[in-house]
Amino acid sequence: KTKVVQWDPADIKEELLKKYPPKVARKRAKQIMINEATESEAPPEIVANVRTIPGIITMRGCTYAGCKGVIMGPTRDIVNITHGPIGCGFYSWLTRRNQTSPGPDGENYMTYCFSTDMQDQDIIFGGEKKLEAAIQEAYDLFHPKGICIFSTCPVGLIGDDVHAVAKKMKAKLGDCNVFGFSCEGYKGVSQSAGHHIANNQVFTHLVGENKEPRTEEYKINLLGEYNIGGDGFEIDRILKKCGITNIATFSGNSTYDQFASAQHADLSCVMCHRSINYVADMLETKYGIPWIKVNFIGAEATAKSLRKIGEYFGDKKLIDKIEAVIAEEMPEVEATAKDVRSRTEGKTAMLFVGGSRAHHYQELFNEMGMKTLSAGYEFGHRDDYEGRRVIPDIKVDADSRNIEEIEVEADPELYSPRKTEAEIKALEDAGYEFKHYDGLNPDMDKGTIIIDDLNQYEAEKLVELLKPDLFCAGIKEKFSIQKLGVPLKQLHSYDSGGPYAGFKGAINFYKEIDRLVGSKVWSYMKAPWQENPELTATFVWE
Ligand code: CFM
Ligand code: HCA
Repeated sequence: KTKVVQWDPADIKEELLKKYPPKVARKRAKQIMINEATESEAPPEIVANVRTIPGIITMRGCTYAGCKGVIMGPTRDIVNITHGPIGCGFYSWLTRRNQTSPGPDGENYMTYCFSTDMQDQDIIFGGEKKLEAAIQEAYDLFHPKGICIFSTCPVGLIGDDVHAVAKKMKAKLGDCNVFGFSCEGYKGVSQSAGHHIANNQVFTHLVGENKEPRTEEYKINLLGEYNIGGDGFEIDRILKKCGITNIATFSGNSTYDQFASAQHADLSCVMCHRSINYVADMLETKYGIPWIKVNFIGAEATAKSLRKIGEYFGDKKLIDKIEAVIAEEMPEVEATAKDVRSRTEGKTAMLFVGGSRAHHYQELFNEMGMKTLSAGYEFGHRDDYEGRRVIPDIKVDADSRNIEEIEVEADPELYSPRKTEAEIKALEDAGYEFKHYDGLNPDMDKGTIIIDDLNQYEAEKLVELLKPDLFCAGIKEKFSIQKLGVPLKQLHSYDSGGPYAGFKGAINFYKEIDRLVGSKVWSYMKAPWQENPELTATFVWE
């Protein structure tokens, strides 16, 4: 049975905005776009990466989360100390399900939550002494190669100098690389600012430390893969089978030494572009390592990405091996897709996730014959929506490079990705370099609705209006959507599932989504107040 819902996207947009005061409605209107991208026209402009209007319940997280939780969090043998109240450290501890496997003699600090546990007296008198003591304690207990310090909001407000403490302790300890991050939660409009801060510091303090050359064949770095639900393990399995050497993953299950050796790779492969394009650019500027965009979410996308790597090296031995691996892996994927498709074909989904998954996961839904009605990022930038970016034509010393400044320095007109194919071609002919990758606007169907920084009100309204078979988002959205009788799949933590990357991941995903959208339980779902509006609680005392 296919459900036919007739709707005009312009009406939906109007409905979403109707309840807002005029000023809020005007602002939100610029972040809600009816997709009309065509090859020959400039993509319609969406406003992104701007401050959430106060009062709105956003899906976003903070800068500290982007720095500590996202970029550095998955590194298993660096002691990551949160300088701040215990809640910040505790909430960012393993909730993202970034998995680790230390191997026979590897270190793994992932099971510990390190924090200075700031109290009122530290806010009043300063927390630097406490931080120093925490670094010393961590060193004495574990003797790690590296200790990182993450600033939470109060640190910036009271003025603790985490960099000075790090410098002092690095000199004192001698054999431990200690460095800090000014990633206070309030620093940016979302997690995205935290990615910048983390990447700049990793590049400045860590990449390039291991001078020992590497002699393996086909050496790559995998940038923007965080091993959520074991995705990185599946990608590593495939790469290994193809004979490709992964020098460093930034940063799923990564180690200090991996980061320190990243300069030895021949090629950087960028998985989540949003969180890491800075490192790809810096590796290219400083060490001459080119980068390509890859995507291992979806079996077809995985095959395509492997072929792209093969094509880069241009070596027949590698290309043949890649083809053999694809031929070996695909039959099981295709058989599962065919089976689930008989039940999932024509079902509809909505995807609202951070900065790249709302796009990447559409590959898997396409493979299942499911249609995405509406999607958007929490904190994507315009280039993530539009799928292309001009590389600023400026030379900088990679050691002192600050990406935010570069973006400002670059000619804003040239930098703007909002160009037609013909305009881009003309610029390329004139010698400018563009990086092309995928984006929501060009890849989604005409008439679908693209929304930046979706909030709770709009999420519930969208579900009410379009009644999708599945909603994909995070833990904050999960239960409010499910109370409306629509299943919610977490595409951040994967609930308790995964891996979903690569070939085996695609099979897992098909089966799980099939079960979820086919479950009868959702049709029985009625919130108590819908069923019986007068219901009052009765307490029975035994
Ligand atoms: Fe990249 Fe990510 Fe994402 Fe992201 Fe995130 Fe994440 Fe995400 Mo949650 S790095 S942008 S900051 S793919 S933590 S692994 S799931 S919001 S879409
Ligand atoms: C973060 C991490 C997060 C949160 C997910 C969620 C993740 O942004 O701080 O809201 O469910 O993937 O763990 O994005």
